[in-house]
Amino acid sequence: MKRDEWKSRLGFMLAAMGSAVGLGNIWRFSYVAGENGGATFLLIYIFFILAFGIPLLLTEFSIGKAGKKDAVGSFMRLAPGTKWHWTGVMGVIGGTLILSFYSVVCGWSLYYLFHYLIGDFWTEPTGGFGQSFENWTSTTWEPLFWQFLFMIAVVLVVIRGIKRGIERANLIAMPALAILMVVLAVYSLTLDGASEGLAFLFTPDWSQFGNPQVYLAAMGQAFFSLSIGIGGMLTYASYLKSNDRLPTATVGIGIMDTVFAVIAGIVIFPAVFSFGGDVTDGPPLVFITLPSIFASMPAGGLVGIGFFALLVMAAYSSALSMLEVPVAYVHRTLGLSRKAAAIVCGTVIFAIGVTVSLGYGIWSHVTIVENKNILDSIDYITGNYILPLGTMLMAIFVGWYWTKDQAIKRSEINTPILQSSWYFIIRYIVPVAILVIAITSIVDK
Ligand code: LEU
Repeated sequence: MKRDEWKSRLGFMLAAMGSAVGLGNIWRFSYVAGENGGATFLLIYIFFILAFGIPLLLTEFSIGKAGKKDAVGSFMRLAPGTKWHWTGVMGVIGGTLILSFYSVVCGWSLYYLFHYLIGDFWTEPTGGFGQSFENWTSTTWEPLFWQFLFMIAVVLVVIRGIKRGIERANLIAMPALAILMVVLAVYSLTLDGASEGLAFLFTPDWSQFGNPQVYLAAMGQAFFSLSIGIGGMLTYASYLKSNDRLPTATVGIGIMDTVFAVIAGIVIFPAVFSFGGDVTDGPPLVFITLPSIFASMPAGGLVGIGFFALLVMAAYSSALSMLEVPVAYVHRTLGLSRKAAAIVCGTVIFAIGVTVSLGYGIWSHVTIVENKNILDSIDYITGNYILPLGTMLMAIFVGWYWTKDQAIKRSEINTPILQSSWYFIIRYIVPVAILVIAITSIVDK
């Protein structure tokens, strides 16, 4: 049977943007930026996107486009008889693990959207949003119900395949997301404290540039946000037609992802400053701080609907790309139909997700890494080890396993100066930088 492919390059670009733009740009970006000094973090983050992120995204795309198979199969085809396919295996495991906790947060977002739609989150509940969030996430069944619903929606689209499923869903979701985002940002800019929020986001504190933790956080965020290192972008690129070119698409995706993150910051920080929230509230910023802000804002209920619709949609298109990683692999290797593969992978991911969700309730005493709960532990392991390691291995594969000619030809870059800069970054800078940052972070501990 002929392998599925994207109908158009635009469809591929929207799907890859959909993968990149997710909870990472809104939920994760806002609290990581908040905790790491706002503008200083933003500048370093943009540096990492341009200097490392976009070249690495192109690296991952070129492996997928040349390999024309899932994350594991592409390495097997390009480097037969070697151990390189373990990079793909790590991606399949990484994608599965990330989606297992991601889907829990998606379930929360869906629950919030529902309660904004029926109107009962328009005012602060008794005891406040903090209390109600804690009470609700610690119950057993309800969060699982919303997570289950979310996973069903993801599985249903992945079953339909690339052209008819993932491409079509993104064709609707991405433009809708962009419009919603801009409307919310314009509203946020009209708030009284907008200038303070903007100053936080755009006026750097130069003293913070010497702080290694900000670099670590910015690099991790850049990789997470571009979805690189786990084979999702590789798998997406494997469905491209051979005449669909990579470089401009890659730059477009990287820039759009960053624009989305900045606009998310413009939506969130003015609101936080106008209504006396705390930007360093951490992960609960989006689920506790923002809802209380919405409750005290004019037309806050509507803003809440818009905001959580945005969050759910962004998360959804990213979840599609994560599920596609194991599904493409299982579909090829176990001889299961795409439908069966999607159901099997979706079920496994949901089952791991159940433990993540219970980590907020009856299993809240369970810690895996240091004293982090199950969600934070998986986020930590995937974000700090699997993602950077996956990215580094792909860079080494392209920079050292391939010949220079192969690498440049498959990157499809035409301009000589860009060819050599890209190759130099991939071959030398990225592996060394990731090692240095990893070692610094271990020593810093
Ligand atoms: N890039 C996605 C996001 O920003 C996450 C990735 C791991 C699919 O949410």
